[in-house]
Amino acid sequence: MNLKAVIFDVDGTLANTERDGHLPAFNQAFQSANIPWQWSEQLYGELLKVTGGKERMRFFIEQYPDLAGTVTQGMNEARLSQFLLELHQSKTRHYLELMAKGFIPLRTGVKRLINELHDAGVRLTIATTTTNSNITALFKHTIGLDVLDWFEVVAGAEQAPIKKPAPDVYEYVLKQLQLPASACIALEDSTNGLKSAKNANIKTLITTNAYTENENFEQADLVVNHLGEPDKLCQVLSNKFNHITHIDVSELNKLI
Ligand code: XBP
Ligand code: MG
Repeated sequence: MNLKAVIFDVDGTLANTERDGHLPAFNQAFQSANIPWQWSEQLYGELLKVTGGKERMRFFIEQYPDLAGTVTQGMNEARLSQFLLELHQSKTRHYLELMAKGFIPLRTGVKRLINELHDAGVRLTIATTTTNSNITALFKHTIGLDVLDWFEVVAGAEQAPIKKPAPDVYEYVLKQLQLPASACIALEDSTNGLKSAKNANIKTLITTNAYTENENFEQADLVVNHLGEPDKLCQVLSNKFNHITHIDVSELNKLI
């Protein structure tokens, strides 16, 4: 079976949006709402165990009561859900403003690989847990919106409300593509993403980043520190395929 489609995760895989985008956007939203929460880079690393912005804030309230304080005390479930929804909408507005500044570049090799896959006729798709407007903003302010048009399926929180590590978003993409899992490769950066892809039986390549480099990627088909470029070699972190210098279409085909 030849490689027919590549399914890209967004946050942490295409760009380091967690540390440089989502985290400051959460903190700005808290500030705008006069909520005395301030997440550090280290705390955010712990909160990343949970995917989805609203789910992450709820996890913070439940698991870090000393830091969360009395802000949501006495709220019933309906009030808490509404509070999280509004705070998350504000966070998304701040995130979009940050992206518009264009400070967040794509990770090494991402632009090259997308171009190579497109030229080779491999179908391009996205499977993420983030909000759809965030995906558009990332493309608009990096590689361009015309490139997003090459992506046949763009699946985010709106298409798959049950988030990674559940397989829903990957299963949605496979269904839209009408392809078997065995014809596709997922590109991910985290164990939650890996579990999601593997729960949908999809071979998975991991590019680690500072937040995920110590996670367990035993289930992955290949782990590298980034996609690499012909003149900027990637490091293979799993014990197979040690010869690889950068990830291109032929290396992806070997994983299938
Ligand atoms: C991404 C996420 C998202 C973003 C925030 O995970 O966990 O929650 O941090 O996005 P993955 P929203 O890369 O595995 O898809 O605030 O829009 O939910
Ligand atoms: Mg990710």
